[in-house]
Amino acid sequence: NGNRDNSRGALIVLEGLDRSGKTSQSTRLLSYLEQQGFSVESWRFPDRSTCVGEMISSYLANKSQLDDRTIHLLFSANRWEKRSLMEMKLRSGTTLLVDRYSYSGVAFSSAKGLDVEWCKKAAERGGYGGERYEQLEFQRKVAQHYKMLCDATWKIIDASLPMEDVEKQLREFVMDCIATCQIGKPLSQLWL
Ligand code: NYM
Repeated sequence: NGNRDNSRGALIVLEGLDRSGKTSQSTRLLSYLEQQGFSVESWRFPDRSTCVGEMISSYLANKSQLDDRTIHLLFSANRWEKRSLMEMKLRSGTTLLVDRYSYSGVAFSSAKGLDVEWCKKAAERGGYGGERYEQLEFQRKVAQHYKMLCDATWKIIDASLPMEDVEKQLREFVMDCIATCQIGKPLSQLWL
């Protein structure tokens, strides 16, 4: 039927502060969706496996210093590297669960003082570890900047709830997204 032609996979982006549980939730969601028989893949950004990703990783580990705009653009380049593959997967009907994407790009860079519009245009819980950005005060700022980016495509889930509750809310939201994409919601573009 006509709808089948426009059917596509959903792009599910998990955003949040460092150590908020995104990766654990993403793993659980992946196995749930696989069990349900969906074609689904789990991705993450930064993708540290590429050359650009290695530069980002070394910066995050405080092993190299980079100008704020330079690192911002590297994060963006790291998304561009995967852009055509992402579009191909979505069009072929595969749902992608992506641990951080463009919103992290803006929220983290603008929390450091870069202009939000510049960030978009240029492209686009305790126990913090030693990686750059993992400090409480800075995370508070990132949270404020995330709030400014939030729009109707978002579902905010309180990550301080028990893991099972977070999982349940996330599943419900994602199942809705997948259904909407299956009936032919057009693919739109996010800044990178
Ligand atoms: N990060 C991630 C950015 O600052 N900009 C970006 O565009 C992206 C994708 O990288 N503290 C930051 C957020 C995290 C750090 O991410 C590493 P993760 O999810 O811990 O691997």
